[in-house]
Amino acid sequence: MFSAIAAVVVVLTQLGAMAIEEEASIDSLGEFVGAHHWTQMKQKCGLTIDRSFDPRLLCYSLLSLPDGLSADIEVLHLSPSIVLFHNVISPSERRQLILAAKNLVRPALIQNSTTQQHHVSDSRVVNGTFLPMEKYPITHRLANIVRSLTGFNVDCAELFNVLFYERGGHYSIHHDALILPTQSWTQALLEEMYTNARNCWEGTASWLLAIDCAYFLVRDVLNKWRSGRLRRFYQQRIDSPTRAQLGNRLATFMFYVDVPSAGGGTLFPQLNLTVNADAGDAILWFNIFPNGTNDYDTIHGACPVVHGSKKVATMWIRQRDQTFSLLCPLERAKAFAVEDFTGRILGQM
Ligand SMILES: O=C(O)CCC(=O)C(=O)O
Repeated sequence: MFSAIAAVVVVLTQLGAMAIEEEASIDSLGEFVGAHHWTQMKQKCGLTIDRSFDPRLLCYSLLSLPDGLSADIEVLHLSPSIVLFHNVISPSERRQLILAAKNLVRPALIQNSTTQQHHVSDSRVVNGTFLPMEKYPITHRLANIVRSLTGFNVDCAELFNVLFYERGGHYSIHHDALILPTQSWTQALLEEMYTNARNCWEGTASWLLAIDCAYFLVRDVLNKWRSGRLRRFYQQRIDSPTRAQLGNRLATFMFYVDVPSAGGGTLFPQLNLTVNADAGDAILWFNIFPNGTNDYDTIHGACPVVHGSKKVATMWIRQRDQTFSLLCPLERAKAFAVEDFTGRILGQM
């Protein structure tokens, strides 16, 4: 009798677990914007981290970093190295970040590799914003954390990019390295006019304001043309340090500010790795080889969120001014190895 009841309980538990798994899968979302980007990849979003196959996948604690920080570091992949930092921002820091970004987020854009224009796309369904550092002190705290945990110079890094994903939100597989400018000044002019027009249009509530907005955009370009500054102005834009001179996006450091209860993992399809981190964790990966060419093994994407919402804050660390923070690997066309990176942090202590 007891064994019959036990068997029923086991079957019911298994059915319950299957139902939960089913509900948590991407299929349970039904139709969502950009779903077709995931037809090949959705199985991989369900991967869990396999920690058993390589004893060199270490987990260790850094106890006395600058700024009173400590961190548990987990090496998720050796080469290219992908590292997870556990519990590096507090609930109060996470709240401050969300408050800062809440009213600024807008549909995130992607860059077209041929035209280099930025536009909305169903391959990136998320609201995002860059946070100006002078306005939000929390970003200084986060930048210090990145500096301490990675040993990289972050003075030339990009502003924090905060992303808010809702149910069905995702970012299909892509690479973070930039398409560095091979632009002509006329392309730069068109790109800027397009961006200004978009920003201006979004802020207008009526046709009258939209006409006003168009008038100012055209007047601005005409003024530059009349004063003979048109070409010089856009040439400077191309040569500006925010473009080529900062180098490429050497590495990506991303804080998990809020995590969904299902879906939304960060997927590295070439490495068969899906990271479902906890809120407060952070991850680091490299986008290029030490010799500067792109490392496509770190292409990645944000799996569709199935339940709840997800928020991340990303800093793209540039190549510039890392002279004293990168080891010189003997084989420069090999991916960054985890020792290049952990050796440096451990050396700081
Ligand atoms: O949200 C994620 O997990 C990844 C975000 C990402 O890939 C990006 O912003 O480039």
